[in-house]
Amino acid sequence: MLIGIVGKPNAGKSTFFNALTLANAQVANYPFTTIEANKGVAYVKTRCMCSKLGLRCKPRQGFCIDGYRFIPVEVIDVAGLVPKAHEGRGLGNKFLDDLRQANVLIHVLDASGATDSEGNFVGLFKHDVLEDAKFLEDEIEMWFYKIFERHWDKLVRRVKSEGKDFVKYFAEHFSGLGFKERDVTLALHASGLNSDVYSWSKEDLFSFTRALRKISKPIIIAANKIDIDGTKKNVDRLKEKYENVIPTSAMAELVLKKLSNRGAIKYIPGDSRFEIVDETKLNSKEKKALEIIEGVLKKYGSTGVQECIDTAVFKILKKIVVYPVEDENKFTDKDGNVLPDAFLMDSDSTARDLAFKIHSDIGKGFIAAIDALTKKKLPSDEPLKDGSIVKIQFKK
Ligand SMILES: Nc1nc2c(ncn2[C@@H]2O[C@H](COP(=O)(O)OP(=O)(O)OP(=O)(O)O)[C@@H](O)[C@H]2O)c(=O)[nH]1
Ligand SMILES: [Mg+2]
Repeated sequence: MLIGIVGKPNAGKSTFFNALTLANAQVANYPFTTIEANKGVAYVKTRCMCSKLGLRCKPRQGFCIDGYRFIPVEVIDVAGLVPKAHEGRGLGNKFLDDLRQANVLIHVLDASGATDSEGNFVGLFKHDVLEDAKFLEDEIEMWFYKIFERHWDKLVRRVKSEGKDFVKYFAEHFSGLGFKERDVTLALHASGLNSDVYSWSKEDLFSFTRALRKISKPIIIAANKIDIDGTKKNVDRLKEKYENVIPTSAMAELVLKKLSNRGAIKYIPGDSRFEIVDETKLNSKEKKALEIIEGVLKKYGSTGVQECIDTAVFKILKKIVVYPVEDENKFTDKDGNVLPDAFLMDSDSTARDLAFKIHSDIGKGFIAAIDALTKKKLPSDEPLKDGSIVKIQFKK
């Protein structure tokens, strides 16, 4: 699973990425600061089963604070996207290529409207944020369309002359863009087309492309820089027109995480509050910043950054969390670590899928699965429930 961070130059993508990963991607107030993509690990937040069991877990990957489990997910911060990037403008197609395998995109958008479509400063609220939201969708769709168009005649010929199944063939042919057969089928339905592609017009191909983009690269809008006064009206305008708009202050989240790491404050990512625990570790500039951040938290409930990741993974990609254990009575691995793993899985995953995810040998030797909470056998080919703790029995 890969989450792409996208948007026009200077919108705050790298700041957002740093806030998620605590990496040191370069940040500056001019366009095209980022040229090479930055890849890193962010953490999705969920209520950990350890808190329900009254135990203390020991995650092998990620971490758990106050009963909140943070599970790693990969994120990529790419160069700024400008209108007509698909024709090679700005940094052209290179960074679009970096997004090929992304399953969901977070569009970091400058909600203060202070930069034009190329990321140059034009003054607060001078640029229309709705234009940014639309341009990004258009650009990704045109990128897809141009690729399909280039291959189209050949693809249609093969479907017609060799009787190849369009859905299968298309998904295979463009697997480099991360499409699955199911995406292609859903896109056909959504665009009201059937797979007799040889009768499609250009418009048909275009509506199919749009539908496929929506399904295979859904977009969350991070309406960023909400720490700037007056941005709320732009956030509201975006919310009126688009689904999944989340107000964010990447800068606030970054400051909170850094100060928390230093031991100056206590802050759990995504929370609506922080607490100063050691004032001597704060300088006057940081104290002032914390006052502004407090205002943001009061107004919006959080900095929004964690919410973007959680929305991407749980709401858009509909992942569930499953905890495999070796000892179903103690909820541990063989070394006594409580709930050592928390796997993000597709919502239709079965116990057998879980076995394969742990190890292909365990999948092959699968005998049965036990629900550690009820100690009952789980059906091996029915979807697991979110939060399941599962012991797999297998033949060695
Ligand atoms: N006020 C405010 N400024 C922010 C926020 N996030 C980022 N910025 C500022 O916006 C400017 C651009 O930030 P970057 O993170 O470099 O933006 P980018 O989208 O990665 O830019 P490119 O790499 O050039 O495409 C910097 O001056 C940041 O400090 C925020 O939440 N609030
Ligand atoms: Mg950048």
